Amino acid sequence: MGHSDTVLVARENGVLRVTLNRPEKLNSFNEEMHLALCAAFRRAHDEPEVRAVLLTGAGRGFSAGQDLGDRDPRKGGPAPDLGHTLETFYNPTLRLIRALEKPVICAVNGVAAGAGANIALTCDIVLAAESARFIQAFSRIGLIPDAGGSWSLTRILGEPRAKALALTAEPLDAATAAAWGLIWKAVPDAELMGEAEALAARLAAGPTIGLGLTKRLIQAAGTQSFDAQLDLERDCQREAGRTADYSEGVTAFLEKRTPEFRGQ
Ligand code: LHQ
Repeated sequence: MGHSDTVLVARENGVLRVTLNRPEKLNSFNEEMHLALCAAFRRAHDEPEVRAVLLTGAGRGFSAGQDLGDRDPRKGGPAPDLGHTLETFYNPTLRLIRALEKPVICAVNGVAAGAGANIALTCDIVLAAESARFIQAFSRIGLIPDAGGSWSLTRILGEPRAKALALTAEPLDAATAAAWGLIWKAVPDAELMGEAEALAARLAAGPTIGLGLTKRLIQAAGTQSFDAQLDLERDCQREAGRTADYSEGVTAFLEKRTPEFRGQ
């Protein structure tokens, strides 16, 4: 896949910081950026030293979704197969984010439109700058909410708000998104990155296996019966109870000190 500066990736103290980096195009997605983002999440999966991911955008926006200049219809040629684009470029990354058993924090530093908004909403904990806006821009250009948006919006907000946002493409401000439970919280612009970094650092110093199992359980709850969920809790707790971090957590409690989790 090779090096690409369309996504900046750096690991520090267990946090893999992933920065969408086409600021002159509001971090809209071309193929190179897709491949680089997917590679970053594969790295997060493969490297045990990575214990949390922090996703954000360079410049004044988070992401404006698909790069609409990439396939200019005025240039002619056959209509592109957008289903193929989703299956090849978006969906693998979205599946990786959900399947990654490590916390993924998203710091929405500015406008998040179209697939850009919905990639953010696929992350585990979303913080947004107060000036950020979430726009389901798809209906403005004749498309449907993709990148998991039809699922996330409906699951999180219910049909009335999901339909209104998707059909009208009206911008949703960060404070309302937080009040509706679409994101974790809205943060004053100047404090966003500091707060997101502190959260990522805290989670990266956590009991990584237990946090990953917690993510798995919460995601499973949406499709399972209460009985099946109790079974899954039993299995996950069994696994968590065998980790070194559980021993350390209990030992530290009994010794009245702060635990030192190693993610094992
Ligand atoms: C952009 C873009 C952009 C290129 C800003 N592309 N240049 C689609 C098709 C294929 C496969 C499957 O999935 C999808 C999913 C999608 O994501 S569809 C939705 C695509 N996104 C949009 O429709 C949003 C388009 N952008 C906008 O509506 C505005 O730019 C927003 C509301 C995001 C921000 O507005 P402003 O803050 O006023 O910024 P701006 O419009 O002036 O943009 C700044 C620059 O970025 C500008 O370039 P320029 O050279 O004129 O300075 C824009 O052209 C460029 N840009 N979005 N998606």
